[in-house]
Amino acid sequence: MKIGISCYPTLGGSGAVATELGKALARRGHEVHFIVTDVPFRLGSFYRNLYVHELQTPTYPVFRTPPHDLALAALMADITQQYGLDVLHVHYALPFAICALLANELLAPRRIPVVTTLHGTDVTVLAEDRSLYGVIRLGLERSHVITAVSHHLAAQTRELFPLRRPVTVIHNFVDPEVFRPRTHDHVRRCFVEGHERLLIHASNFRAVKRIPDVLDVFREVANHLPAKLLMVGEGPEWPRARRLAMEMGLADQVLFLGKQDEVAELMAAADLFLLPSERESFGLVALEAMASGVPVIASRAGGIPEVVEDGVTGFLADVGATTQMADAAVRLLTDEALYRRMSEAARERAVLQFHVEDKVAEYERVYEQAVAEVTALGG
Ligand code: GMT
Repeated sequence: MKIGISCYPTLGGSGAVATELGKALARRGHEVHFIVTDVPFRLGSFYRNLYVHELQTPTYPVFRTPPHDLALAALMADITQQYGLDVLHVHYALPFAICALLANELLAPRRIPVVTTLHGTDVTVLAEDRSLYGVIRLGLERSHVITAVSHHLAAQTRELFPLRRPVTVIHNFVDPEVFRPRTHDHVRRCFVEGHERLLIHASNFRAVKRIPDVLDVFREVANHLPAKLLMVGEGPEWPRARRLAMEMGLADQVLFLGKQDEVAELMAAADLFLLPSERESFGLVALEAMASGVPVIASRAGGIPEVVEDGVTGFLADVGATTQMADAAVRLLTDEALYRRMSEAARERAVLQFHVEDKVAEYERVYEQAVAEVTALGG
């Protein structure tokens, strides 16, 4: 098939999922066209069958703000026509489902099937701010297939929007060849001495990630055993987190690495992954840790329990229950047999339940469904 993909190309789970999906589809022989504002951050090298079309938004003095979304809709229509795309797959209802709707109006009487994947914030943020409710609902109603990355998010979506169509769940996925346990420990040696434990957190440092909880859990762990914490990524809470780490007297033990390309190597070098989020529709990073053989200590928020099996591939606690999380972490790090069991179970669950090839096959079926629907409508 010829597939157009639009997503937020900057740091974040939805961009990572969309980019990995595009790469996997191209590997499977599809022709993939990214229609984006920037080159997606996880794209890395070039790939056969994969094209990137970067948006050039016109700027004229009369525009108070550049009309990005309108220009993106026009580019979607243009690329659809030029390359004969079969389907548009947009990640996030806002603005992409609306841009796709507009592209369809531009293409009329032809119709391009639109698949919209919800990743979380477009639905969860709405619970607080309903000013864009009608716009998002329109984007969803006009999509031919809607997917969500977890059952939790699908249920939330159905609760918020009285939609006529079902919301299909396709869990996020991981490439277990990329995120895998690694035996060579040169990366680990960059951060810890032989006897020290290495914990890791990676995110876009938004308030929902509860960064102070990450530090609290780590402090309690470090009171019991020698340890370091890697903080990977950047975002609005980053300066506050650094300050807090200093105030807590953890400046030498908490290493803020910022944005990193080789997350898979860092992940595999760690002993435990921390994700105490307030909200999380899925928790892709937790899955990537599991695939690397790294058990996860997380909150029982949103879709996380669909990823991390409590007591099997890590431990879950209520949001904010940092002492419980720290106790679980210490237990895991001091019981070698338990650690080994969980590490193996984490890897096994990631490979068996969330393998990239299985999930991409599910997306292929969804594309066919969207095409069939438009064909039936005479599009
Ligand atoms: O978590 C973030 O802040 C980034 C956000 C995004 O939009 O990229 O991630 C969302 O989508 C990811 C991929 O589907 C999920 O793994 C994350 O759980 C989800 N984040 C939230 O729901 C807060």
